[in-house]
Amino acid sequence: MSNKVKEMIKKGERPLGTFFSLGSTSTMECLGYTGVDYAIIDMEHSSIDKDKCTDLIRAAELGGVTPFTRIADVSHSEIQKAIDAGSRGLIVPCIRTVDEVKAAVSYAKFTPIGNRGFGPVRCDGWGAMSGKLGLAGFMSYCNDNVLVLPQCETRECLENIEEIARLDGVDGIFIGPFDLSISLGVPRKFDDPIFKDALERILKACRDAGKFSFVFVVNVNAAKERFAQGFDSVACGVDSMILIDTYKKIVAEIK
Ligand code: 3PY
Ligand code: MG
Repeated sequence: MSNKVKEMIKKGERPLGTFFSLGSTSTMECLGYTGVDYAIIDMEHSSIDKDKCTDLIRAAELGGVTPFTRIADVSHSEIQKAIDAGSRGLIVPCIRTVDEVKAAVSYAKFTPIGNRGFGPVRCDGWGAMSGKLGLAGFMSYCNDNVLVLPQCETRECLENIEEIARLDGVDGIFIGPFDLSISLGVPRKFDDPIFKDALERILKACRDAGKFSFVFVVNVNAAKERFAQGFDSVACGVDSMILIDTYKKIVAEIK
């Protein structure tokens, strides 16, 4: 249950991820043949349920893709079930306050960082891992290897970003550029100085706190730009959009 994405960043490498929303386990298996490092199973904006999420995590693991989950909201059941199933990263959307992040950390991390509950579940090899490491060893292993990544995508979160990034148990910040730009009054205007300043502020908050910086982009050029800017990781595209774009290009060239 180690975390390849964390290990890569620590080594100075830059993991590349993608969003996954259509819910096909076979498609997730295909992703394992692409070189993509992690997939974010999107339970905020898709109809993927918890059972399907578990199967998608299995399919991701099969191909060496690190499974992350974007949960729907900050609640005990969302967070507990996603990490029990084996998610190695929790993307927590629509954060506005420091207290929301504290609650997410308390559900996601075991003591002494939080108050996560234990069960001999899938992420524990159904009891095998805690049996081998001892319960305290398993708890500390999980705290190290399950990343908590609040999304900065509201004006209120941006205003609190330095404090949020510094919180114990927050491993990094994941920027949602679409919602952030909407919240700042410059929808999808990623070249607007208001948006650019926000990105720089978040990047600096992450650096100052020694935390990871993740950002979503919709195309290759934007991915290159964000890496050049200094982001640790980029999640490029969504399976649904990639499918449509690819077939559109094929159709345009053939017809
Ligand atoms: C956004 O851009 O708002 C997102 O949540 C994508 O990650
Ligand atoms: Mg969003």
